[in-house]
Amino acid sequence: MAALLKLLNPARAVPQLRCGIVLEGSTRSTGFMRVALFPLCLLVASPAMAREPARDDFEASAVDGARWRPSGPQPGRAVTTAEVPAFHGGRCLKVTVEPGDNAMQGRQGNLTERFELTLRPVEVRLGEEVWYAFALRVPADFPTGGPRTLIHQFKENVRPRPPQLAPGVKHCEKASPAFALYLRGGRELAALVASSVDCDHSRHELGVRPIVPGRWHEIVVHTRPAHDARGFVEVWIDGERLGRYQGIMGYVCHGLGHIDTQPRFGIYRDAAPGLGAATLYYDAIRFAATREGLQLR
Ligand SMILES: [Ca+2]
Repeated sequence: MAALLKLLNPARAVPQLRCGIVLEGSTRSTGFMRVALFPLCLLVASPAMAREPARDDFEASAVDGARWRPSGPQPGRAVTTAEVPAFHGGRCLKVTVEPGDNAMQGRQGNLTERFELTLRPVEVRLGEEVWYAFALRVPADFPTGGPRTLIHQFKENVRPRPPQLAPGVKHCEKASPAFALYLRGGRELAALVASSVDCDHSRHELGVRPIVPGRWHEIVVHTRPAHDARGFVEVWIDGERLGRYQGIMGYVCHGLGHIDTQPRFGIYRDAAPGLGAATLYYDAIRFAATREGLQLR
């Protein structure tokens, strides 16, 4: 299928077909491709072919803007680099947050700052199973006494609140990501899931594991984010199972409509005086229908 699509469209300009097949590449699309390929997809699509592996090894001299959307306009916060040994190949992604970057006020009045890259092609969908993996390297000088810090998440994006809610429509602020990895004290990873059913912002911790500064860790996520009991997420770090959650994920109590759940990689943290800049390295970000499709180390 990939070869056929390349032949029909060398630029690989169709990230998602209506039959459910997902392609890595840019987010631009053409009506021609959708019309021409839709009948073919109906004939050949099967569960095993529902998703083609997608991967970014950050080997180019710059971050691919067609694949990643930065959380702000600050230059130089997300670059590819060879300043540390890469997890795969010769280069990796370097993400830095500076105090005040893309500042916002959190649900509890806390000031936050962030610099993250959000995936543009649709890889994580509500109600669909997916495997993904990435490598993370925490440098030795990462702040160890800092406040709450997220280094990866996927969060439901919803339609904006209208001036007046329709009668009977519940609305609560969607504060917590459906799934997130926290870096605590710069030295341990914790995985958390949100499952809010009555605007209660309930969260569940899957597990906590120490990391070693200055070396790569490979993180694997297997999930089906869902607003019912079919939802689950399980996580491995360096081949060791961190934990599993089964049940409602996200905010079923939010009545404004769901848009997407695209994952983000980078730093989101509470602001704190004297905190300074923080940098993380990522490499080999992969998505696949199966664990084997991730080509783990
Ligand atoms: Ca690489």
